[in-house]
Amino acid sequence: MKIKEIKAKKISNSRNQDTIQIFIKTDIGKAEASAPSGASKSKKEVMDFPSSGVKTSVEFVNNVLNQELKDFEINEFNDFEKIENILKKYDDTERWEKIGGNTVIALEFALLKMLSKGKIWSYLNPGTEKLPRPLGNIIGGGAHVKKTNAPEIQEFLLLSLNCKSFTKAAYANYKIHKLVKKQIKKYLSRPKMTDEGAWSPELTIEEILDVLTKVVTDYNKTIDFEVRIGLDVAADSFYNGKEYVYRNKKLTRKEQIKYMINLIEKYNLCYVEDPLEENDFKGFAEITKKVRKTCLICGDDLIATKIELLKKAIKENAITSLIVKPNQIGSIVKTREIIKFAKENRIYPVISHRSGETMDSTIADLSVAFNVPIIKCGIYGKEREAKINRIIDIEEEIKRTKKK
Ligand code: 2PG
Ligand code: MG
Repeated sequence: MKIKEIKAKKISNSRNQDTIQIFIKTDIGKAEASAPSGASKSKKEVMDFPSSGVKTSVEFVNNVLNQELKDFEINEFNDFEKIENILKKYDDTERWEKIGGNTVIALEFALLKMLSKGKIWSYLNPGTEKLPRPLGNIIGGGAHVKKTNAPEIQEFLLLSLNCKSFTKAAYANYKIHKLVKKQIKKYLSRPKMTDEGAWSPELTIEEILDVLTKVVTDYNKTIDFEVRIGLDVAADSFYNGKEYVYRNKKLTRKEQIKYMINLIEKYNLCYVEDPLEENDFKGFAEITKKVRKTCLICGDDLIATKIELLKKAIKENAITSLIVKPNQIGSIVKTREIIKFAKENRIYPVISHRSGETMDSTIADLSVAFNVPIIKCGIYGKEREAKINRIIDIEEEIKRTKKK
């Protein structure tokens, strides 16, 4: 396909922050895409936009890139490498400081949508019958709420084990999200929800886990698979360089490691993301060693979707899972590469949304295209549902084709 025109405009994400939407025209049709932004970001991530803001990125696309890529031919996924090399002519920084990682991602998503004629998943993974399972955020706090007495732990999550379908697992998450609301209604503070559509009660971590365990255990009696609880601790956001600072206590590194292992054992957790600050590979390894048989230990801020850091983590046995966020690395080529590498090394890749999302559902397609076992995309709110509904549609289509 041949690129004819590229245009960009500023839009707002679900947290009302500026982001970019890119429209492309090609000889085979038109497409658009946008990119999200995080709140609890790793210092190792690429920049969403230059420090001068989205405006600079929009101008770059409209005034420079539109000319530069006119009549450029793109015929297969590998051509994205050529696109990224062209972009590097304008931004030679490692963190896309001049043009913004979100500009690259929105452009690549739009091009990939067009190249695949709207079906990225089957274009890149034809004949697949495998779908991920949804990891959904049900209660939260940390950097995802405005100042309240919400918990320091950023996300309390649900994940279905041994569930035969994505749709069923997504429905279980949705149902439990509703059931939990009833239980915690009396503790709900303002704002009632986190940026990702999770409940935000003024309860302690243990109180939340007690309520959740009760609701999940009861719900599990009504289904033929098992829903388990997970956490994204996002511990870097309450680490002051020396200690982990909770509302009612301060924990040393050693105490935090012990606390995390205790929570995993006491509440039978199946997934814990970022239990420690973003540079403590050795501490991650201690936790992993202790719980690896029952619980995935996942690196998000630790790895920041960077393959060098994944290699280090594998060497040190620091993790059993990793978060993959395309806009954390600002490259669809590197996104595919790190997922492949993780799988080859028996690390579970989890493709993930950001707390400030848009209606773009490309990560849903990518989860199927790259055959990722888990997608973290929330439960509630239109930006979250856009991803969930996309995979439900894909599941339907796979079923229909199978019947024929
Ligand atoms: C995370 C993400 C998404 P943010 O920490 O995993 O849940 O949050 O986008 O704010 O980095
Ligand atoms: Mg995280």
